[in-house]
Order: sequence, then C-alpha cells, then structure tokens
Amino acid sequence: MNIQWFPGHMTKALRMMEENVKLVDAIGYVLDARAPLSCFNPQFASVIGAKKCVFILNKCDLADPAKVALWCNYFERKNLPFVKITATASAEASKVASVFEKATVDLREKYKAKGVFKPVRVMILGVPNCGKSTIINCLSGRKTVVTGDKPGVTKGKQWVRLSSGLELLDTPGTLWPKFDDELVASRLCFIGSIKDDVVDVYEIAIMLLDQLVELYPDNLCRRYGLECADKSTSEIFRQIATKRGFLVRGGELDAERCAKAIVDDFRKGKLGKITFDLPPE
Ligand SMILES: Nc1nc2c(ncn2[C@@H]2O[C@H](COP(=O)(O)OP(=O)(O)O)[C@@H](O)[C@H]2O)c(=O)[nH]1
Ligand SMILES: [Mg+2]
Repeated sequence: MNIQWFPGHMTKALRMMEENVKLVDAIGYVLDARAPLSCFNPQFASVIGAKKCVFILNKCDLADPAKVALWCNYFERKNLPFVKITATASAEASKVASVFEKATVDLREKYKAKGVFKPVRVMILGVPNCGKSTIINCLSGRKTVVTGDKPGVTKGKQWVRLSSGLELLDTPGTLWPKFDDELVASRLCFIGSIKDDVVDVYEIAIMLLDQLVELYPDNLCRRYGLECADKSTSEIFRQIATKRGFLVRGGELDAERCAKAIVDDFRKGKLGKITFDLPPE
C-alpha cells in the first residue's frame, strides 16, 4: 500500500499543539478502541513530553470487549490513567470528567491552597476521526465543536469551557509523514483515519478481508452468509459481490461498489464488535 501523504494542515496542527501544550495541565490522548496501537502517533510523544496523560479508549460500542479488557489491563499494569467510553452516548461524559479530575487533583489542591482560581486545562489529541470533537461535545453537553465521519473536520484552535472549571482544547487530528508498518496504515484506513480519497478502496477492502479471515472469520461468514472463510480473499470477495448482486452489465463484478460496502459494513459495526490491535508485549 502506498501512502506518502502529509497535508500542510497537519504540520500546522502539530505546531499549534507544540505551542499550546505549555498552556495545559494534562493531555487527553484519544485512541480508537478498534485499533488502539495504530492510533499512537509517534510525533505526539514530543508534544506530550512530561505532561500528565490520560488515555481515552473511545468507540467501545464498536470494539471487541475481550480485547478492550486486555487494553485496560495493559494501562493498569503500566500505571497509566485511562478510561473506556462510547462518546456518542452522552451518559459517558461523567466518566471522562472524573478521570481528568483525578489526574489533576494535586494541581487543583495546589491552586486551592494558594487561593487562586484557575481552570484546569486539558488538550485533547488523537489521529483524525477517533472522536476528539465528539468527546468534547459529550462533556459539554451540547454541540460546541464540529464533528464529522471523515478526517479533517476540526481545523482551527477551539477551547471549550465546562461548568466544572475544566477547559478543553480540541485539536485537529494529525497523522505522521510515513507509514513504515503496512498493518498500521491499513487499520488507520479501516477506521477512517486516513482519508478514503488517498487510497484505493478495493485494496483496503481486500486487506480488511485478509485480517478478518485471520481474526474474525465467524463474523465474516455470519454477515455475508458464507459457509466458511477457508478460501482466498479474492474468492471471498467474489462470493460477497455475487451474493449481494454487486455486478455490472455483462455479469462482471462491480468491485468498487462491493469494496465500499464491505468497508462501510465494518465502520458501521455490521461485522460485529471488532478490535485488530493487541497491547504491546
Ligand atoms: N459508534 C461510535 N461513533 C463515534 C464515537 N465517537 C465518535 N464517533 C463518530 O466518529 C466520527 C468522528 O468523530 P469526531 O468527533 O468528528 O472525530 P475527530 O476527528 O477525532 O474530532 C463521527 O461520525 C462521530 O459521530 C463512539 O464512541 N462510537
Ligand atoms: Mg474533530
């Protein structure tokens, strides 16, 4: 897969984060629970530095609960603050607020002892489309920042003040200039973090089928009524296209339409609850 793509607005966004990190007390690092490892942007480490960092495993409604549990276990073992949520469910807001409150308790007590009132500021970061803006809206209880099911919706700098005294800074999602790991790049495509228009949808669908055959063959068979996933990926693709009637005149496969449908099924959770990445070790 060939993705050599780093739009100018991502460089700008990274610079904005580097400047603003001085203003915040903590970081909220959002990870898509379907591919948490792939969501680690190597460029974020230098932005975060020694700041307190809370990991937010988002989109848990779409993720495999058994693997999410492994991730929670991993964060616990490493003594890293984390929270698992579904940001589209508004009832989850208090979970995020309380993990930030806990992470900044020392600081807030210091302010209190000095008799100063200063908001606790948190910068929310993560790859495109992992749900940063949705989390902020969920916390503020209203639609304060724009969200969208495609990368690149958040452009400028946006502070949101909550009644609890917490101030959140939304940031545009950024990726890194070169993907060394094909699996990581493919998973960022599956979860819609890499824009569909810079990749070949057929190639993405085939990679998705490849990984589903390996990790979730039953889900694949159930969704598409296949007897088994014990065939080549291109054969499975052909079967799905035939069953679904994705054909063009003359009986040829409509590969693009079929590919889009498969990727879309995954994104909407129609293939079941799926998580590709295991924690390190
Ligand atoms: N199913 C599901 N969808 C979510 C969740 N959080 C965000 N989304 C959706 O993911 C898409 C991207 O969200 P957005 O907040 O714009 O992502 P951002 O690019 O990180 O700011 C939107 O369509 C959201 O509705 C979640 O927990 N579950
Ligand atoms: Mg956004």
